[in-house]
Amino acid sequence: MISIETVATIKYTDQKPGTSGLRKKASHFKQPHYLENFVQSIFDHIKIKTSSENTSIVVGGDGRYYNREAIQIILKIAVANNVGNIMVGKSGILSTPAASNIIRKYNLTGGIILSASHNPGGVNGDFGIKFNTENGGPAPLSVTDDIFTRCREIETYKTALCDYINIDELSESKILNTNIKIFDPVIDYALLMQNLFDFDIIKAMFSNGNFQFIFDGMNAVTGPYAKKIFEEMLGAPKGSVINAIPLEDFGGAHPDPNLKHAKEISKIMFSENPYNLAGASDGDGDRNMILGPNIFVTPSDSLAIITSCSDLAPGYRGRLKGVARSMPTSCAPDIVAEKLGINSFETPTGWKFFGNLLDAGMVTFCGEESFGTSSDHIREKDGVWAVLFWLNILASTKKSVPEIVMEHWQKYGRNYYSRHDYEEIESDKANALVDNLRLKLFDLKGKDFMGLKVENADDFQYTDPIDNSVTTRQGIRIIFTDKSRIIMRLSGTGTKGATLRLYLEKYETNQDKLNLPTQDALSDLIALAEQIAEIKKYTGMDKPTTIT
Ligand code: VG1
Ligand code: CO
Repeated sequence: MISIETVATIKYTDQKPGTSGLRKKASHFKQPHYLENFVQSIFDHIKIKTSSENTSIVVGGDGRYYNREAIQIILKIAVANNVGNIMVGKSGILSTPAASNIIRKYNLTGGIILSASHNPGGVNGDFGIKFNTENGGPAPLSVTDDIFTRCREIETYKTALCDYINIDELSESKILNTNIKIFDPVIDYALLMQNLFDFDIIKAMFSNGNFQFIFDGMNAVTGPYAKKIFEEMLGAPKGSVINAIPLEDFGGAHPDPNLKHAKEISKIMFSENPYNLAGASDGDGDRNMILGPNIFVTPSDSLAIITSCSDLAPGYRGRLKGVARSMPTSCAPDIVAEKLGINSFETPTGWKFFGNLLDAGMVTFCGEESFGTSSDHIREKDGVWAVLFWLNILASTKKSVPEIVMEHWQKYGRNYYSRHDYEEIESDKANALVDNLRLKLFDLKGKDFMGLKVENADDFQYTDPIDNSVTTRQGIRIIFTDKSRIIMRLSGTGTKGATLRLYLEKYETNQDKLNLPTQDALSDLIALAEQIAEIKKYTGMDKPTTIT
């Protein structure tokens, strides 16, 4: 006989869930009752704030250390809280975009995704948990605030005293009132992709044997998805997907798809014999990096190009509505939108801010400079989707990545773009830097820095066009009359100290200046950012820790 136990919890006054859920060291999550406290708060939120009588959720994660244990804990709490139906990705595997799809496809109440995204995993690495709502998207601030409040209020949680629940075989079972279904995490997602893209034309491109492609799963969650879709369904040669098995510690690597961490594919693509296309995704499968022969496509350009090429993919043909980008993302997509006569939107950082626009059918594509691109097919960013879009573009146009990008710049101008991260700064110092900047904003307006004239300087504030909710303090923007921008904000996803992100953008239409090295093109702005923000003085760092 299975019984339910009510366990006393200590109140946790941890930080609020950040840009993308709650993220901490795995060891922090393993403290007694820590995860339990958060999970019970999610179920309380669902019970009290949603009208759903028969709660149904999906659970899965990126396979990192503590994923399996966390799933057992969540299942037992779910059973004790009378959740009606739970779907669990086999072996606990479920990418963020696939989870979003499952919630939408099966009309679930929500989903719990276990991941710290691109942060390193393993015993000494990070762990994370995020709750997605019934539209398949990350919980909006009102929901995460409610969950956080409950975390600090509840004194007990309920859990079922039952044996280990096998999640490694496809199965359907029932414990007390809860149906538990262990499902294949790849199939539904693969079918969705097949409906959006021209698989026949991509297949034909692979079968002629001249197209070389490589995808780096980074030992994280996308491996199984990429193997199925690229190799099995589209016929890319076996071995095209590397680092394809999700490992608990990501093989000791950092599952962040950028030039620094996706080393193998970067080396190939910037060699004398590069492949035609390389892609990579992050820990939980929502980020993407696109590389062509000797070219890195910035995520901002990728969003702009996808928007301008939307008719090439069957799932988007003739139905482009609008495009949205996060504030620090370059303005390249806006320029395309203007030329195409569609709406463009600027939102705060974090995918949750796209949810209302997507639900209202106001935008088709969304993206962030942080290697996130996606569309209205789900409510999350989607790594494999972005790579498929590029495969579709290349197969349809028969052009190379550099040709596509160059033609885009020639037509729309180039938004030179780079992000400089200053990581692990002491929080006090980082806050002091931003506070100091805020004080300076008023005086900056109209100021001329050797020809660079400040048109506007503010702390970004967003009013959601659908629910009118206002989100303040989303990043310092210094916008110049020539459309250049310097943006600074503190990260909301780190687990150690603070990270200052400095975003630099310069718009160039001079056809002779479209091919400069990025950091050179931005050098004036880089110097100016230092002059205005006094980064060195505040942080003691004379250069960024990461440049993307
Ligand atoms: C970062 C990115 C942001 C992204 C977030 C979650 O947040 O800048 O664009 O939405 O990570 O991405 P921050 O607050 O550290 O700048 V992921 O792949 O964790 O879902
Ligand atoms: Co991610």
